[in-house]
Amino acid sequence: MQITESKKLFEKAVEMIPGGVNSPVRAFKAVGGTPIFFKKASGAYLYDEDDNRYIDYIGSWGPMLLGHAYPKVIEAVQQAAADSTSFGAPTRREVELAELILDMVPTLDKIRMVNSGTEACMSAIRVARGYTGRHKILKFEGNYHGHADSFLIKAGSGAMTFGTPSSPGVTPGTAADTLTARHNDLEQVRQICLEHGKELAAIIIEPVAGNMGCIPPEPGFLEGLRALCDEHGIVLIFDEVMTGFRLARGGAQELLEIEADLVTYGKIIGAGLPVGAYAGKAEIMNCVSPTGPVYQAGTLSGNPLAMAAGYALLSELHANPSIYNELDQKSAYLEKGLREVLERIGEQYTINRLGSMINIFFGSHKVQDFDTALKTDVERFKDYFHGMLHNGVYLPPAAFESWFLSNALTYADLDATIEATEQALSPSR
Ligand code: HOZ
Repeated sequence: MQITESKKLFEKAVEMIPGGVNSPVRAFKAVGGTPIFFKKASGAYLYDEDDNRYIDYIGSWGPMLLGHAYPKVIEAVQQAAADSTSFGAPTRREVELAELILDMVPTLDKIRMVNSGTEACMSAIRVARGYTGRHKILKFEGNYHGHADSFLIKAGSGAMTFGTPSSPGVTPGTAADTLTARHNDLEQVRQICLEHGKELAAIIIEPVAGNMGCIPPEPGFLEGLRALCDEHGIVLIFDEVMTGFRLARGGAQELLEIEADLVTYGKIIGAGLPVGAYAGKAEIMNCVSPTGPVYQAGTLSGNPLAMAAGYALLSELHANPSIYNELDQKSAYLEKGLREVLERIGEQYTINRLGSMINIFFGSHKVQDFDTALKTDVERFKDYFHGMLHNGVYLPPAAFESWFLSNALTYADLDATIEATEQALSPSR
């Protein structure tokens, strides 16, 4: 496999862009080698600048649930673009997408569109603070809620991968308002609430963590958080940037049967275009300006291209709920096949999966939080990643990232992925 063009582009990119990339995980620093530059994608396949084809397990970090360049999405974007790319004024498309989302997630009363998951989470905690009149928030180690200052404290994703889970540039004052707890450790949260319950505006969590690898909630953990939030008057925020509309039409809230007070969304509500939203109970959302005093704004918020793309994708999911069963069956098939191969070759591994979020950790211990994720064998992941790439399978280029399946994957693609795993990890290789 030749990657000449990617190498050339990367050499040029590093001259101009920090690390040659516009988001750190893409730089391949966690796995070594040269980042692949892509020129197009269709369905379950990515094509790089040298025309190599890869089976895609990132799906733009979640939103490509039905595969890349989904025809109805492309058509919707083309039509919207012909009507202008931005107005900075209200449009019908915002109302239509808001209505669709509130219909698909009945626990939500009101929604505000923004431009990214980062913006959504940043705004959600501001609203929670405005609503409660309290200053502190609680987040979980290894959870990643975008790169706003308040969240870059023991953060997952690239921050974890590159060993800077608490970033320089975040002021001590901001950091002091963010408390952290071990993911899946309800007892620790209970203790923190006993001590700081009256100061806490919000508890924010990835209900299924995807930024330290895939880590589903332990039984009773989210239920316990819900109860503690009720007891102490704390706003429970589910960051559903990865899980929203992916695990079920109503996201993790529906699948796990827990109601959050506020929910944040990202790229999936724009079918991969730059968009996000925060939504929730009317009583809280009515604090948002201009109804209430909590300020948050943006010219590109509710951008017509993003609204049109999101409407096209979510309408498909709304109309065809069987997609979720199909995707779950495919994910279960992949999990079973991977387990068989890993057992056969005697690999030390743990597979975590919930619905179409899955990943392999190297190491046989249970992975349920930041510390247990960090104890996995990252060197083995590097070998695996490059072996898979060589065999035409594109995995997230870091050990601490969930994989995302799309319904465009065929069973032949899944078999090819299982076969590639055997080749990538076999001792004879
Ligand atoms: N932080 C994202 C994964 N959890 C990666 C973003 C990107 O590089 O696109």
